[in-house]
Amino acid sequence: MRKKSFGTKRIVSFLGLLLFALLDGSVYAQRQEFTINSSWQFTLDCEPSMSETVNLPHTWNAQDAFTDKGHYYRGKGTYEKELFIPNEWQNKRLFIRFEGANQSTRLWLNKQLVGEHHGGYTGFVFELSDYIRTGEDNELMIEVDNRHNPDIPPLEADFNFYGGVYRDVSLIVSNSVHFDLASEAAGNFLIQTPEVTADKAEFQVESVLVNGSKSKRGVQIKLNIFNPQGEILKTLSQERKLSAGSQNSIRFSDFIQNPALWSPEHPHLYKAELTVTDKKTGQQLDEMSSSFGCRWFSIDAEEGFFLNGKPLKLIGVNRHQDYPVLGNALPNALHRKDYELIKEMGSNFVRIAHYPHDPDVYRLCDELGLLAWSEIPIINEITNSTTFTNNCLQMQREHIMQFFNHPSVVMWGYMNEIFLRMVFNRKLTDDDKEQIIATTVELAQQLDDETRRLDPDRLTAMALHNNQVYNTTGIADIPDVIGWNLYFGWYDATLDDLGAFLDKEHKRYPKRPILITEYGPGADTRIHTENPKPWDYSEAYQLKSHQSYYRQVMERPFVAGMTAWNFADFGSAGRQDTRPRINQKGLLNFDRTDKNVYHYYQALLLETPFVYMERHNPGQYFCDADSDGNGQLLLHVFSNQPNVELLVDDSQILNQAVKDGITEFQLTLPIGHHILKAKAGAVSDQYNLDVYSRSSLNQLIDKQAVCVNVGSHCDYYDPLTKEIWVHDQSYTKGEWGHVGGTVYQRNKQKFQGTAINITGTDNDPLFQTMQEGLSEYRFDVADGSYRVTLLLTEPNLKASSSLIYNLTDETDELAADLRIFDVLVNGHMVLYNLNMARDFGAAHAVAISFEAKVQNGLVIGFENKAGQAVLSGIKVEKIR
Ligand code: GCB
Repeated sequence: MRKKSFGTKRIVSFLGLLLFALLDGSVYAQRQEFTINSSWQFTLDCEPSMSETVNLPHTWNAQDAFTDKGHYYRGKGTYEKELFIPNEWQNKRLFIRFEGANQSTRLWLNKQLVGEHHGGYTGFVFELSDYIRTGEDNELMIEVDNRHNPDIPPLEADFNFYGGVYRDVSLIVSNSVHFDLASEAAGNFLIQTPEVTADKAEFQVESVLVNGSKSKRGVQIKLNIFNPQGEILKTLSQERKLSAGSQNSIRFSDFIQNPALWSPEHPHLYKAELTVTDKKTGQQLDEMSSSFGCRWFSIDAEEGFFLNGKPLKLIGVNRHQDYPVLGNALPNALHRKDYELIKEMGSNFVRIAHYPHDPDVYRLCDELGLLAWSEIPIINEITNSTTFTNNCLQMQREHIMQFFNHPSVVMWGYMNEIFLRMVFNRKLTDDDKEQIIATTVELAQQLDDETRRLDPDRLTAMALHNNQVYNTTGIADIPDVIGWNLYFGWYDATLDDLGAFLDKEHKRYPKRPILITEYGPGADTRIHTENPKPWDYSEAYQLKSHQSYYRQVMERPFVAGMTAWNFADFGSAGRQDTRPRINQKGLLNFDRTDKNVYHYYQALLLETPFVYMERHNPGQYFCDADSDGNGQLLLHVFSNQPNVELLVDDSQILNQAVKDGITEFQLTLPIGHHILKAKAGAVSDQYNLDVYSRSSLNQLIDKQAVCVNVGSHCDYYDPLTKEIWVHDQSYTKGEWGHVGGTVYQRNKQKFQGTAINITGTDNDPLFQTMQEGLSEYRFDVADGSYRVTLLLTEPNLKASSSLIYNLTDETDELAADLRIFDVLVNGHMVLYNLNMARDFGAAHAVAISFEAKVQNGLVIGFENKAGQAVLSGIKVEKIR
């Protein structure tokens, strides 16, 4: 049932009164702006009877985008609120400012449609003045729709299009004479720095002054420039006569002598404050301010990026805007936290991907000293329609005008991998392709022209996937800068192919400045190996890949920079990696806990002394043992110091040189508990670990459960039970392991397993990898009683088509996708005709436990009836 929200009205009227009580006459004459985020009555179209009170920022997809369903609700949501408008606002102008709502928004006031906006990532302002009723409650209703709309980009992409009013909403009360609010700049005024040198920074300030009154007004407009210390540096003023109902362009230009330049090391910010005063009464009518910075930059196809005349390799990350539990509806504090982490990593550059972010993000980049590429979400494909084109152009105008003053922004992007869908769509004819190419190139040219027209002082940019279509169509010749999204060693070829690709591109297009805008594999902090392979999702492979990219990029001065994909894991409902519905290429986890590779970048990029020892499986290492029974383990230490000294249990000291931010210690440690300390100059890092021997697992069973991640070369850590599922091996006498079979590999490109969502578990990686066609699994344990748990899954999604099949002896009639097998323990049948597809469905996590009385070793036998037996994991516990 819908609840009537009494509280809202009271709070708003109280707020209004409070503002009046607090403000004296002269201040009240100016603009007031405050958020109206609290207490909205929210209803989702698909559940009209369920209404709830919510605060903004809000999305309705924070939960459903992460379920096993693999899709989330895309439709309409409505937010309602009563807003008391005091009589005192009778002669005022009222506006509502949205920082962003995804993706189409319509606003009603007192049942009258005030305005609509398309596009989920830029801000917009509607004027309410003509619809308000003073001295009473006004009904405000926002309708937001995040349904797929072929006329609004993005059409599809590898991230969630969470619906809702997911950024702040504010009310603005201004005088009838006010600086323009309701244009595409959404209340921003533009500060340009067309020519900056170390001696002098020219600036131009532009705005539009609106006289919404019915009479002529004589005004004085003043511009104050404050230096980074907050002292007034300059005051410029002009007088204007504003005719009734007019819009008047305002422009100031001047220069700053010996400017304090903005840079990542010294992000000095100036402030421009614009005021308008009534000439007759001397009353201030409106005021706006914005920070800005003085810097100049250029990009060179041979030597890369230059800031304030000095070369600067751009290194950093891409960042998406979502977070667990919150979706895209983040409080500003979490945006800040992210950007602090990006800065603490040592980045000087960030690609704000794949759409304009919260206004605070741009402020943070300015403040923290992070150069930025900012882009609009035209991704993978376009629609050939005038409305789509117009929406794209409008989005780019809003993007540029709203974030124009930020010195951090140096590149405006407008397309990402725009031919991706065309390249992979086998149904398209050559004519179709020609048409797509023609319309896409035309749109790119329009966007590029519009971007340059609005902002001639920044670079235009586009990101491409690894395909020559961007060169052959000429689209890559349109922008100033090309960003390559290159996944060598993951989607494509091998890590070492990167260099050759870059060299070839540079040779063929020697005048084209390039960056690597995306790179990096998926990684899961629960997965550990010392023998990393592509697609194993181990942190070790992630490290290896980032090391390789960094080296190859640093060897090539013509590559202007690189941004890792991605700062943190992010939600993408279509994905099925080792954490379903999440893209795991982050340097941090989705919850922003760290992966080792984040610290590797710190070692490469930070200037203050730094050392960090990689962490795995909360300190539990199952190692291969040497002939003396000591564990062998590989430890990476990241540092920016020349040497690292390693103390083991405060005594044994190893000293090694650091190269390119890293040193590898090959340690031999007795089984048991150890304290490792890494010292590098004045800094140190400490880490406690327990070393176990894999070869003595059989003895370990006496003390604790022993778990094996069958069919995988990786150890898997279950954060819930804290168990480590050690990687598999083939059986040898006196030991443990599988007998026969091969590592299951669904996709030949990938090394092991199947990257599909396994239902019924959070331990997907355990079930995704398996040994297929094994005849036995053995542990040469002491005689006694054991509890055995088998982890199993049917990896063949088509297998469910045979669910109805009832096994007969006529095996030649069996469908090819059928898998049926018996499981025997030391010769005794435990599972007869196990058919996982029939009994549990494909890709479901199945755990079957049974007791086994063991004499002369534990032998689990697998007998195929149809297809080949599979086993994903095995756990053995001693029963006392
Ligand atoms: C890309 C896309 C990005 C994806 C990424 C991936 O090239 O630009 O949106 O998320 O690849 O992880 O596949």
